[in-house]
Amino acid sequence: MNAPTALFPALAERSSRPALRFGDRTLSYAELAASAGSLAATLGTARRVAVWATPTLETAVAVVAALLAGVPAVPLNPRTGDRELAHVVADSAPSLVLAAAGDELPAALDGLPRVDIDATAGPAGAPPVEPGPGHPALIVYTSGTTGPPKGAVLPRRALTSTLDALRDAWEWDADDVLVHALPLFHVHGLILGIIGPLRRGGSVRHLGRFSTEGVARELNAGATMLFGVPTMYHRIAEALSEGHGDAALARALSGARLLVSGSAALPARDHERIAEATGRTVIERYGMTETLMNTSVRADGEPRAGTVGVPLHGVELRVVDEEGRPVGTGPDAVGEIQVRGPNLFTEYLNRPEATAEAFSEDGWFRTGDMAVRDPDGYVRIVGRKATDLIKSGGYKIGAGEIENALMEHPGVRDAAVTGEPDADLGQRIVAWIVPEDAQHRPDVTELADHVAARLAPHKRPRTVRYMSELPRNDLGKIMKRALRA
Ligand code: MCA
Ligand code: AMP
Repeated sequence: MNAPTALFPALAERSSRPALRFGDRTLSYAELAASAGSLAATLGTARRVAVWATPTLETAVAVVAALLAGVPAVPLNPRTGDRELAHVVADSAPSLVLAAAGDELPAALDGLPRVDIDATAGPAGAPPVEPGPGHPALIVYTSGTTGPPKGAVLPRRALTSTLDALRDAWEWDADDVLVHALPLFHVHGLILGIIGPLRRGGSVRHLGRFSTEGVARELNAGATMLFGVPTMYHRIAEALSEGHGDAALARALSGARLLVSGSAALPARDHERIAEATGRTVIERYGMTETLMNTSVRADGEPRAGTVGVPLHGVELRVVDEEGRPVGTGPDAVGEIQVRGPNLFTEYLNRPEATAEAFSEDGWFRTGDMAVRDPDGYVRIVGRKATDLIKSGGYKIGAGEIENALMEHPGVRDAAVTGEPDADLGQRIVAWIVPEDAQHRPDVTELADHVAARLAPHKRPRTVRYMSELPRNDLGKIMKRALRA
């Protein structure tokens, strides 16, 4: 494979520079070009492929292969429960599933031909010609307020424009070595965390699972950037503040070029504790599955805690009132963030109405995030339009999908789900349950297992509160504000 590829120019150089490292397994650019190129050559006629997205080298090779082949990839959360997995597979209709040899796949994937990913495969013939920028690259499933998750179709242009805008904002280049432990079935871990370094010709070290020790080790051994969700930075802040503080961790963070947080708001207290212990400021960027990245504090800009920085290159951003009229700047000018630009998704797969609803008449994407802006354009996110969307550990979770799952438990007569503040997770999922039989009510473990087995472990309730009746208004709608009180 010698022709430069549009998405990954560095692959054509076939260099011995490290590209990917997972634990003690590494692939150089030359090895990645060989293994991904050889897999890509076998995908030619597939319409769409599912990828069993464990946090491993194999997942990265499979996604790069699909991108080289121009075959849209659907990353699957390997912890997804049977209900949700069946939905994603039926909705996205992949022609086959790519999985690491030895990975056991659940019954929901039985109908799909399986191709084992060989991260050590040698070079194959010429790769297929890459398609144009409007062609779908990835389909990433994301929760809404009601119903099952929707597949956001992300064109190749969205990936290149967002990653190149981040190069500009963060001065991200081939010398950067990124460390992270994010899951590889969402935008943050996969697009920013794997495709990002590969597009730059730099490298990434994935920790497999998050630990402050792993972060400290890698940053002290040459990694330059850290990506994480606020829960990870919260755990870092805790480790830095406990007892005499974790000196190796403090030294590691002090020496990093860039510490970036995203997927949810990083609380001021965690910002402060990290800054006190390390002299370094974590910068925040704001994105969404449907839009990829919209804003960021710039590497050369003023870090301002509580803000997500300024619009990225190529992104048009406005803040509007209920009637769609732009609001001004200042602390009282609250409105919804709407965006336009090459970073956007093209549609929700098989959901034309949902796609149409997501955009204003003049083509702006409605994020549902409420914000104010400082006079110089720094954006501060102050809340969300839909209270039924919960962010827990950086994962977006719709209350409706959990309520539906809870209602299928034989011990549950009625159920409502809310999010409550949680120092570690940002928000914690709380289930309000009316039991069928007050004497034999299902406990939190039983309900958590029930939800985890159907949907996914991160969607499980962490707290259960029992009621004899849920507060409903005259239309029968549950009054969630009353529940919170
Ligand atoms: C616990 N577990 C269970 C159950 N209870 N499994 C089955 N049934 C149960 N009842 C297991 C879990 O699978 C997991 O296994 C372990 O117990 C702990 O799970 P959990 O409590 O969920 O983990 P945690 O410690 O709370 O995780 C914190 C985390 C995680 C590591 C920060 O929330 C995380 O990785 N968040 C990242 C989310 C993210 O990437 N969001 C990006 C989307 P085991 O221990 O084996 O793992 S947002 C996005 O992409 C946009 C574009 C953006 O802006 O970034
Ligand atoms: P998702 O739909 O899972 O991609 O999550 C996107 C949502 O995460 C956005 O709509 C925001 O509500 C939230 N989000 C992402 N980054 C940030 C951030 N830095 N600060 C606050 N909220 C964020």
